[in-house]
Amino acid sequence: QIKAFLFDLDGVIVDTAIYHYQAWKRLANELGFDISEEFNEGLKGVSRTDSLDLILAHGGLTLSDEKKTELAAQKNDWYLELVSRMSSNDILPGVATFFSQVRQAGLKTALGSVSKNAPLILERIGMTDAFEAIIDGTKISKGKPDPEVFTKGAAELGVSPAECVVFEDAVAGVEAGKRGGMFVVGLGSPDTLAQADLVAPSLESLTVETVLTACS
Ligand code: G16
Ligand code: MG
Repeated sequence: QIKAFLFDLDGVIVDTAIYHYQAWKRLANELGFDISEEFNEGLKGVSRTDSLDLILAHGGLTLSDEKKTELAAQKNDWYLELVSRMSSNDILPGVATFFSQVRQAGLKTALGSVSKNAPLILERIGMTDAFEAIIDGTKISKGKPDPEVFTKGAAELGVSPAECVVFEDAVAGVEAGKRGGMFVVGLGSPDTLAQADLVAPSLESLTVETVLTACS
């Protein structure tokens, strides 16, 4: 019996994944190399510090902790510049309709994002009240693919992992949901998200009924 839906933020509710990519790409370019869209797939759902480590390794750079802190802050400033222009217009297609079906079905909702900026983004798009529990990067000690962000969400809602469905666009996020013992809906390409229990292009192509039927 499914009682709760747990949503990732970036790439599921809003397309901030593109802003993360733009900011990281700008940073890599300033350091003298480039990152591709394909490489960026591996950064989705990965924490800020872990992402920087992956990028530096990709560019063959070893830097001091002090320099890394500075670079992570620089990336976040650029990212926030892009986020500051966001509004409810940036909510991805199909999200509003899907959430009204979720409410009608009496399901609980939680946000499971490793982003420390998640509360700010929810404010900007006017969706803070759409979630009964909000787990963000400030509340967890391990980023995806560790399941912590989703198991904490389930705990805060008072439901067990087996009663949850996770919605994720990232390889690391799908893995986190599976390791947490949850049914995972991957939003994106079936090739990239092969580990998910069900894959759809986006929430726009799904109904709550389709998801619940797939879980049963
Ligand atoms: C998001 C993004 C990642 C980003 C991470 C940390 O995770 O997908 O690319 O590195 O948050 O974000 P911040 O630097 O804002 O703390 P999620 O879980 O929402 O997909
Ligand atoms: Mg995501």
